Amino acid sequence: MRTLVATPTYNEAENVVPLVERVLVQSPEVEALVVDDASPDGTGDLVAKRMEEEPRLHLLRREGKLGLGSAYLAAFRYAIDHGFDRVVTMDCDFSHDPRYLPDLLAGMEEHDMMIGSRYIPGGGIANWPVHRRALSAFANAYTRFLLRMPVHDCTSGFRCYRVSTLLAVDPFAVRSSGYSFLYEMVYRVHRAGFRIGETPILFEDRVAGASKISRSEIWRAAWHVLGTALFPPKLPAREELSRR
Ligand SMILES: Nc1nc2c(ncn2[C@@H]2O[C@H](COP(=O)(O)OP(=O)(O)OP(=O)(O)O)[C@@H](O)[C@H]2O)c(=O)[nH]1
Ligand SMILES: [Mg+2]
Repeated sequence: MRTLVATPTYNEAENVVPLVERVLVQSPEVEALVVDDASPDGTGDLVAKRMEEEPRLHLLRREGKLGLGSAYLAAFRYAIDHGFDRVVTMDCDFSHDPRYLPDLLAGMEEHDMMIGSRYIPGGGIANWPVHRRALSAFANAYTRFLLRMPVHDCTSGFRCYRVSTLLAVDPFAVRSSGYSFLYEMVYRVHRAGFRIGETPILFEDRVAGASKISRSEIWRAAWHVLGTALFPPKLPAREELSRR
């Protein structure tokens, strides 16, 4: 089983090398990919330097800040093109602790997608202000209810997909970015009839670097969920999938 652990980065110079090192010690079967959007703080150069001694570390450098959704798609494309069996995505700011990777991968024995969940017993959020905690919990309950999904944390970016599942749900048709991208992927995988599992994680707020979430992003995501509930995206037909 070859697993690619991909982390999108924008100005993560303080975090990126410590994070990928913590990822790579988890298992010799794991490789790491950094998708960097020309971070002005030199994140990409730090990774390139570390790659000289670490053959299991890879880097995709994009020419500008193209957004989180397209960074995930670039990681999926890399995993497909390089023959990986599974792809994990995680934030680079240590909100997603690499210590949960073994749990996530163990869950893949019985599921096609695993989510590191803040909203199941054993999971949680450390040091988030109360308003942000409430917003996230509400957003998840709202999404779960409107889209009728049996998943407790639809917006967790810490997750693992089977590459064959990705191919079946056509992620490249997803146009949304940020939080909408995350829940729409869960929706597609669920609607296509794949098994989704959750494992608890304690999400910790970033200690280094600046936050990038905006108010407009929150509203965009809320409308997007409603739009998805009213006009579900078309998935490739089963017959079409079996021909792929
Ligand atoms: N490649 C790429 N990575 C991004 C972009 N925006 C954010 N990221 C990375 O995506 C991950 C999640 O972004 P964060 O800024 O931590 O978003 P958040 O967790 O919602 O908010 P804070 O932790 O409060 O900042 C981090 O690893 C960021 O460096 C982008 O446009 N392109
Ligand atoms: Mg973060």
